[in-house]
Amino acid sequence: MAAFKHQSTCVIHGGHDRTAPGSLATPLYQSATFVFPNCESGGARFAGEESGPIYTRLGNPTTDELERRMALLEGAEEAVAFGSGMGAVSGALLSQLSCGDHLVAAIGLYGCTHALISEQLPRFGIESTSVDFSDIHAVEAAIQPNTRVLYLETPVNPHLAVYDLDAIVALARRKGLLTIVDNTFMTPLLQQPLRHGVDMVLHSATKYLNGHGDVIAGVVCGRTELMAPVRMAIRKDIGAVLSPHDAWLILRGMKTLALRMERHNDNAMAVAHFLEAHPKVSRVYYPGLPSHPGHRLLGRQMRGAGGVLALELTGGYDTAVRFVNQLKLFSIAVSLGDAESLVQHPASMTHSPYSAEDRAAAGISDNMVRLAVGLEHIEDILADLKQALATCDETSNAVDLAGEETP
Ligand code: 4LM
Repeated sequence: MAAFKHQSTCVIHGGHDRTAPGSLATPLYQSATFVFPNCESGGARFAGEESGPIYTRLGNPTTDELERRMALLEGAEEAVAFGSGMGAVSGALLSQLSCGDHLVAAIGLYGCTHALISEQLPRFGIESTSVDFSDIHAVEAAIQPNTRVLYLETPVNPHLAVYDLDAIVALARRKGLLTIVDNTFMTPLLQQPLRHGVDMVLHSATKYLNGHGDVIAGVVCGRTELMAPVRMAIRKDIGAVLSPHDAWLILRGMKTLALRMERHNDNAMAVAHFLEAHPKVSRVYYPGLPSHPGHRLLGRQMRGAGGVLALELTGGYDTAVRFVNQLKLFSIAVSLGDAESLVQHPASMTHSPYSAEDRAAAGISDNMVRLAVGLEHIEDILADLKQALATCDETSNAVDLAGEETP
């Protein structure tokens, strides 16, 4: 695979097959199956003795280009695309864990990742312990004789805690454990966990990688020896496969990833400064702010703080609901990484799969609001926040979170 000096070039050209005739854009192979020239050739492809496509659940030339590009960007030997970020999370974990194994997971992961680890994996005899990964001694104390994996996001969804990858990898190597990092919030443009010695990195490609809010997808990256079971055991046999058309849309979206991440960073930084100085905001969670505990890792492990931030309002939960409802440019929607600015309420939306106690332990308060700052002009974004905050003094209707159903 051709390597590029700059990632902003790689997001455009990485993995593109220049030997194929004609097309500047990636050809779309919208085909479930592929025709073999003869019976022997079909058998040889199944046996891995001849290269060439077989069937799209096993691989597809359009999806292959996305996988090559992602491997180049993350500094991996290989990447495997999935039909969703959760497909990638479960693909990475199931490829490594068996009945009787244990993993140590960071507290405060995306709600469905938490549900997978705490509700689904135990059904198959895989147990876990959740700890605060900013306390490396707590991580070490949670390791058991049957622990196989350390699993984390950094920054964490939704409160943007940042964990020290070098310290975590050093611990994992000392204990003979595998590290898996969900890099969705950063993209390889802002953080490359494999370069810090992490074993597997994964993404919800639904977010910044695609960037246009019209695809659900995921990808796992790592060395060939680890990717082989992800591809040929987990994706092939469980089947969370990405549609070639969606792979094509992601490849198209990725061409502007470097430009988009710059704008997301700049816009979110300006929003964080504005909110931090606002009297109705009690706390802002954004690693770009010097007041954030993870700020020291900016520059060392992260090349930017990204486009997501969280805040708490002085008025508590009712005020948070009023603020969200008053925003006009921001759409009330889960997800992140799109051109449009989005706002959501983690306790009742993305992190509703947590029990109230687990949410509190993970530092996700009922009055926390998450902003996924988009690509609009910063003056329009700030004006919208300003007008919504101005309404927060008015009496608001009380809403009781207790007993609310998980959507
Ligand atoms: C959200 N997130 O936060 P798919 N990893 C991380 C995520 O934030 C997500 C996934 C994996 C949100 C979705 C509603 C760090 C998702 C799962 O949705 O399966 O592509 O990604 O708003």
